[in-house]
Amino acid sequence: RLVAAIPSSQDTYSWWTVQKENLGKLVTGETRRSSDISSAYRTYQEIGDDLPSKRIVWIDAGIHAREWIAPATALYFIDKIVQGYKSSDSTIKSMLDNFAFYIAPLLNPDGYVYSYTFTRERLWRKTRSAQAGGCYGVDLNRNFGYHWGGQGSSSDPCDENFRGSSAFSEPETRAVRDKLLAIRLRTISFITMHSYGQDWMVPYGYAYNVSVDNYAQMMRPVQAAADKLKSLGRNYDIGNSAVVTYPAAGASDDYAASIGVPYAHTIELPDTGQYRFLLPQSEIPRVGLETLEALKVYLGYIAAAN
Ligand code: 0X9
Ligand code: ZN
Repeated sequence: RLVAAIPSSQDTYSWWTVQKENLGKLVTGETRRSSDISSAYRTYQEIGDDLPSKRIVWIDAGIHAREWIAPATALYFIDKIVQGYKSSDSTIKSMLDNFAFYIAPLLNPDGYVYSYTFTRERLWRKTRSAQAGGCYGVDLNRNFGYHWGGQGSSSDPCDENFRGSSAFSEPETRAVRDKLLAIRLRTISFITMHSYGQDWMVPYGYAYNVSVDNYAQMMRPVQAAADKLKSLGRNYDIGNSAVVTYPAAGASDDYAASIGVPYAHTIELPDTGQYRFLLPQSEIPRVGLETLEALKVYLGYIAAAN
């Protein structure tokens, strides 16, 4: 059920918050093509009371088409915090009292649909926008405007890591940028979910040896989350993203950190290479649950420290 669920096409404001009678129901709806999501922000869901005094936790997933466990995990998280709120689960309640959650479960709908509709292209990564030379798609995680064009990104539209024709050339990345800039001062944590690798990373990743100033501070809740995951039998690597994976410029985590979000992370969900992007559907509940538990610890730490 979760794998196939895609965001609502309804307008932005607070589907989850306003329609209390629908709390707990996952949204399924039409998928919008890149060409007419002039505002990919339509896919954001706002959960809980969005008081101006609350710090915002941003969670997105599905910027890369083939990484199916990521949108499934974001939807699992939405489902559990909505259910938990309804049933007065004390940890979930305090999470929602402490933070407003802005969750975009599927940032690249065209690519995602392409990866499951056309089985030959199950491992499609980019968007599906037409490019010069007859190739398709931009790697949205190379299209953000901080050190755009640097290492680990390609100028060739036929490459998997094609960065786009300019920084923020794509409507999907512009929508993220515009929303983030609008909520920048309230946002305490930016989390973008990918797969695979079991890594929980901290910026910057546009090159080697370029860390954020508050690296040590950012690592503390990450360490707590990794300890929790380990206790659940899952080993995560944590640290600087270029070191943990490889340098890649124009990614969203770097952009979030560059505009001053105090905590910014890419999470590479399971596994470590057995199934790679083809993690079986039967793994969704375990990954969902352990990630939820890790996020509870991570956010509890941030709430106490800030
Ligand atoms: O390459 C990416 O965009 C991410 N890995 S993935 O296999 N899911 O494609 C890692 C991005 C890490 N962040 C930065 N390097 N800034
Ligand atoms: Zn990815």
